Amino acid sequence: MKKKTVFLSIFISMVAAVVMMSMLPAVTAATGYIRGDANGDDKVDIADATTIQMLIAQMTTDADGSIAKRGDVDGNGLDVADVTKIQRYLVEAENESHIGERVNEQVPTRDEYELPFIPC
Ligand SMILES: [Ca+2]
Ligand SMILES: [Ca+2]
Repeated sequence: MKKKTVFLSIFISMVAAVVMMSMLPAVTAATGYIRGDANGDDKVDIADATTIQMLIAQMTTDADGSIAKRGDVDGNGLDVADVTKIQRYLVEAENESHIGERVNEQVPTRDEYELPFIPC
């Protein structure tokens, strides 16, 4: 009889814990993006400069405009100057564009963002 009471008590405690956990607000992922993180892996490194170079050279596509948005570190459209600024940031020569800092806005969808003109 006593074992049943202990078991029941443990069971009720576990159910209560599960119910309480389900009532907690869901932890949401960080919003926004990191300025200069062209490839979207949450860090700024040489792969981001390469991603931008590949886009400029039309060796890759940017269907949703996310590379252009995240890689445009100075806000004037994506171009080779963004690559240079990221490279200078990586060697700690400059960071006037706040590369590596989180931008609290969503990367736009393709419909929300017009790709900058990239001369060939
Ligand atoms: Ca990156
Ligand atoms: Ca730019």
